[in-house]
Amino acid sequence: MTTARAHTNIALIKYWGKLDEALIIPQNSSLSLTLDHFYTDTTVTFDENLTADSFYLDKKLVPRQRTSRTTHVLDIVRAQSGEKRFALVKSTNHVPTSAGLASSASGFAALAAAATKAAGLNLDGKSLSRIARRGSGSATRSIFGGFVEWHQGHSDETSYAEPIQEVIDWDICMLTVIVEKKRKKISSRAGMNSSVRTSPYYDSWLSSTGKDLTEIKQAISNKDLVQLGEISERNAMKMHALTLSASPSFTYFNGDSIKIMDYVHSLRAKGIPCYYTMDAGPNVKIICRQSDVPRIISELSPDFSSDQLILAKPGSGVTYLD
Ligand code: 2P0
Repeated sequence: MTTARAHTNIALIKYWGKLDEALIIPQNSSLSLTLDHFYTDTTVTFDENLTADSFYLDKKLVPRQRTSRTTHVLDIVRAQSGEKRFALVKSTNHVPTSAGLASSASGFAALAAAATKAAGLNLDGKSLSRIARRGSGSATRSIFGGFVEWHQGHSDETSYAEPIQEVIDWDICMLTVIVEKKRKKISSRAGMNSSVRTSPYYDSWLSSTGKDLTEIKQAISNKDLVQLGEISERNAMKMHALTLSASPSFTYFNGDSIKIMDYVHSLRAKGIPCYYTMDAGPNVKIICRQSDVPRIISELSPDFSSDQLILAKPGSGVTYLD
């Protein structure tokens, strides 16, 4: 029996499209910040008495028809280790209940770490990230803490994550504004596939994202929040332009998302360096200095209550709890 903890991550340079659907090889390299506030704890026990894998999420048994990705990752671990038994998997998501934030990144990273160790493998972070990737693309990056790059690669061996700056000794955080608690209508998987197939701007996205990645690594190395924020914001909006320009068109924005963007623009006009990023849902993450958070919260307060605002600081990579 092994228990592992992994934190979620938010991409600053987004992953939005697959080259290989089966192996989850992305169309471009991406870069994220791992967050301390949101994480998953997963315990894996291989047991000869089981006749199938069984998966409990937050103490509830998940129906077999919704566990195919979990079983897929366990099959990969069994093939690598020679473990023949089925597994009991128990996961707890430590995401504020109202957050409505995706947990597949922390979930599959914790599963990869716990399952490999329970099966007797002792893998390094790079190998773990390749296994996490087979469950969900964004999970590749949650193996490591701080700023993390997922190298696109062209094969299972060459598509993996690597830490860029694991310990962050400068002032950066993310303030998440929760505007919607329900599940997203269009999954990331379906949304990115549609964008790749139908957006006329997809090739421009790929070429300009490579440039954004090079520049953001420079900003991280310079500990330059302004440059990092500008690049992250424009990269996120280019990703969302792919959904708007897909056929049929769709968007993850809602009215509140746009309202928060307006607030961020007006805060910047008042001299507060803050920037927005968004993923496959309407919640907005504001990249800013922790020292500016009280001012940002007070500015948002006419429209957003304190229980809609969650502060997350840079977090660590996977750890074992036993
Ligand atoms: C990212 N997102 O880089 C991008 C930006 C959402 C927006 O990765 O199909 O759950 O399991 O590989 O990882 C969310 O997609 O998709 C995601 P799959 P995943 O974080």
